[in-house]
Amino acid sequence: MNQDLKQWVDACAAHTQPDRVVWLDGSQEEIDRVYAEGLEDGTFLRMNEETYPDCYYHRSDPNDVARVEHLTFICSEKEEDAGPTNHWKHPDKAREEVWPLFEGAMKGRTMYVIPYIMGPAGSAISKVGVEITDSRYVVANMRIMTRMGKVALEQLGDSTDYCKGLHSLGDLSPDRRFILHFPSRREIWSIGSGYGGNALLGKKCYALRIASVMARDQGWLAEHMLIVGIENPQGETRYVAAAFPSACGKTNLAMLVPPASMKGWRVWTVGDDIAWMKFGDDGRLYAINPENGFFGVAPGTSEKTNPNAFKTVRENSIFTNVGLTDDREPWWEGMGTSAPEKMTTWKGAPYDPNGAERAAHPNSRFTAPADQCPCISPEWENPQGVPIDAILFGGRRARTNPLVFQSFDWNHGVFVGAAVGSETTAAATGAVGVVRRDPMAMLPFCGYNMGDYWQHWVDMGTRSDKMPKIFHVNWFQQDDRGKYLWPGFGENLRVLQWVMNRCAGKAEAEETPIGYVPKADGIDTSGLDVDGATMSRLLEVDPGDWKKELDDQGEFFGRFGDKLPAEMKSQLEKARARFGL
Ligand code: SAT
Ligand code: MN
Repeated sequence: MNQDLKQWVDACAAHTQPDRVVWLDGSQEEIDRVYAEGLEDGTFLRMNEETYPDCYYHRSDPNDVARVEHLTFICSEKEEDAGPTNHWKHPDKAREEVWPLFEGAMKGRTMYVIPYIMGPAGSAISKVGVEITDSRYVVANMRIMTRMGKVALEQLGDSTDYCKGLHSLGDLSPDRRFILHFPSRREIWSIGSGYGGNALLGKKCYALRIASVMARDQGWLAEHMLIVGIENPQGETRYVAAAFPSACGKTNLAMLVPPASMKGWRVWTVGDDIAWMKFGDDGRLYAINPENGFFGVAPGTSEKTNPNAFKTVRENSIFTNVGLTDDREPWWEGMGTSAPEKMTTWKGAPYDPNGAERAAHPNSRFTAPADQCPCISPEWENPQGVPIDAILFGGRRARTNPLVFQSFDWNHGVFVGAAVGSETTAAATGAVGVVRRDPMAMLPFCGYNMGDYWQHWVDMGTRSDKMPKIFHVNWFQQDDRGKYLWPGFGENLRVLQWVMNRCAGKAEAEETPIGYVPKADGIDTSGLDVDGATMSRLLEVDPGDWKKELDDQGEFFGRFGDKLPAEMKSQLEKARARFGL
């Protein structure tokens, strides 16, 4: 028994006072018991055993359906180490305010101890964490999303090199809800929420916020990125990592089905949300997916938009806050089938097809094991990771950003990533559809000062001459009536084809003030309902839009004061100069 771990668990148990403490080993009998108890206490409903075998339904508290950025804190000693884009609490104040909330919080409940690995067992890039929780929903999700139990304790051994995460549902009141990160102690405290990103502590809290600090200190990258392998008709596979904000289609891109016109192309999923990247001996960046499953947005997922996700979630999955039909099947808006007559909504009320209430919450989710994905990459558990050729940044923008462009070089690419803006989605509480800066899609997930984070990206580029090429994509341009200009989904592979060709030094490009944009006929649109005029609009770089954009980026950069790397300042100046500003 690891003494450090035992002492921490004992201390947490003494303070939170659960009825019993259960150390999880990851076995089938164990999870069967957790589900059986969860069925009894109402945490879960069993779904249709014929059409959705071993699937469970969960309805959360209606006030607990998304990440809460205003209640998420970085507890570094100094405020400037959290930076202007994070909420900060001094560690002493955090303890004073939040530790008392844990006192007796687990009375009448079971405390589960979940040892888990982020990343494939045995990989040098993987890391161990231990989450303590009083939520059976969290246990069931962590069993899908991580490699947990015995395998993790074995990997840990006597080491103290693990992340401690203490989670309690508390009383689920938003007034007593806190998600706290202590980067120097590699510790997380979360109370008052059972929702994914707030409660599955291996995911955003560890694999991004805490890991980003470790990555800075140790010279690697922990990023909010999907990873895909793209195989061309010649059978060559190249890997791409892509950072988009939550609910902007990372899962869809990760599981893309090539359009009929692109015969012989295949797309292989390595991960859909998080990438940990380290240099290999050859100087290239290698990425692993630290997760073991997908925690995907349900609404909009259909046989048409994402057939692979659709097949992935047919067994051993959890559905949270979707509609539940009388046949105990899940249903959500954009599922591609009409709403069944008899259904209860995510709030548990009878569904009214003419009413205003949706069947599924916009941020409702499925949790599914990655190895059930029909296009899972044969390399997805390779302990070395996969070599990355291209990094894509992107966001959801109705105007301004063309379909795709390539940065001039690494440092310009870091600037492009740092300057990403995106319209907000339902994955976090707050207004939806407002443009906010979301650098590298890490705004809610960077565990330290974002200015230092950009400098870390610049520093990484000095360590190798084999860095990935950096691109920016935007699938979401709209015309003046709000209609999407680009069909998206599988057709996005046409854009990736250009990206791959650029990496191979094959495709031509137009040099513009923002970077290299495809020539008018650079993207193959054969068989697509996108005419020449639309294509030029999609690739347009409008100086008026960009003046506003660069002004806004400048204002955002200004918030970082002297933490803004000189390189970012100079990149912005050069970008302005290229527009004659
Ligand atoms: O944070 S979650 O994992 O719940 C989802 C997201 O926002 O990407
Ligand atoms: Mn995410």
